[in-house]
Amino acid sequence: MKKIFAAAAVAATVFASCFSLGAKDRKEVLKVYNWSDYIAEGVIADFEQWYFEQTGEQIEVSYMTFDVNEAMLSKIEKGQEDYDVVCPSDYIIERMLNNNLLLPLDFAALPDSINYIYKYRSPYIEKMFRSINPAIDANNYSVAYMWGTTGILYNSDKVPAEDVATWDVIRNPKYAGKVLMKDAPRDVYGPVLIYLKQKELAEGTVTLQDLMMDSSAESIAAVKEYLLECKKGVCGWEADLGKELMTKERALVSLNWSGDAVWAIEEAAEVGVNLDYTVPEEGSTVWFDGWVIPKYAKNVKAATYFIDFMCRPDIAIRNMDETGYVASNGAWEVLESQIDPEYEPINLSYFFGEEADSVCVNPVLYPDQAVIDRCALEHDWGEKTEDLLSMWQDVKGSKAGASTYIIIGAVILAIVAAVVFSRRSKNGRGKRPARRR
Ligand code: N2P
Repeated sequence: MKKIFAAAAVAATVFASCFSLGAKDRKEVLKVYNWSDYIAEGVIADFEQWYFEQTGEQIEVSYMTFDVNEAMLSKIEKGQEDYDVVCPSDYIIERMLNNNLLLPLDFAALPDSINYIYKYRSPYIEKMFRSINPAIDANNYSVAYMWGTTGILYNSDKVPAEDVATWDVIRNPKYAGKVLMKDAPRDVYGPVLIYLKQKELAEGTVTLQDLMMDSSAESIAAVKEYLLECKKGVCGWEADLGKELMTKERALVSLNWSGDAVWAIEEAAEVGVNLDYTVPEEGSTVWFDGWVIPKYAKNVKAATYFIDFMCRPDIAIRNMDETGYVASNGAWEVLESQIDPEYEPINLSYFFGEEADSVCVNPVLYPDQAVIDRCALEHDWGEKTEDLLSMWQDVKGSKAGASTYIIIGAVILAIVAAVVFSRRSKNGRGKRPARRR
């Protein structure tokens, strides 16, 4: 429930800022457009203070959120908003680069003493960003924020591990009516296609990378047919509420991102519900969200400082601890903050360097090399993206099904909780605790 309280608090902040920003000079405003539930409480206010200390200039952040990559992209492509800094996923960064929508980043403008970007960038992240767009090095236009895998979050009391070793668990009749799908077409398409082509993958006639580029009518049709079968058992298409529905056991299986899984596993444990997360054996996608400055930006200087501030290790740790997602920050301090002897040692030398070849950290946060080896990066499909989006709409359909009612129910619950919260706040209670570690 604390997530709902936090959402209500963010909504109130955004509402309030709409009024206060009206009178501001645009140069004193930084428009940030980020995923929802993707930053720690207080970080924005701390940035405003830090920016003033560094530059002697006032800045007020106008913070807006989105839940779906494609919805965010459409606003940028239409030039509807002059956002200064945005956080798209890899394949969207690729598309923005192809369509000349981004400004190159200039971190030379930052004083050396506060230049955190290159100092703490993981070699893995740098390599993966180079592979985002074969034509243009994305490292010159984007700085990674969070990253993770796509996999299955499941109720480990009710779903045996062997059932989630395969993506086909989302079609397993045993869990009909208890399956949640991420409302993210590319992140569902990739795993389903990998599942459908597992024989070809095993034989070596296709690679994971080939599948990430496969926008053929034949493959889209095959994924559609599979998803229509799954739909009978799907109880919701969610962008952000899935993790809570899992903690409340309204669903047992959720195709989800590793960060939402970490958050849900820890929240569920507090109420005696056992959740776990796995990346199915057939393979999956690894994704990266990165800060970019769109070409319509009006405050490039503050945007550059903002991106830099997000790379400060203590800020990265706060964002990780509260959201459940993993920072792309390769600082040793970040790794140390996550060490917990409760976990089995894993090899993270690919991310933190040779010394990290046996570290006890949560493997859902930081996937072991073996998981990384069976994951691939999604790529932009250009014009063909429309075919995917149209297939997605066909699959989800326009009629209200069980999923719609679940989401409507959750929204009503959120509104009731927000009202209760605002009453409690007036009495000086209701402060949101940080995510348990
Ligand atoms: C957090 C969204 C994470 C986006 N609410 C994963 N690409």
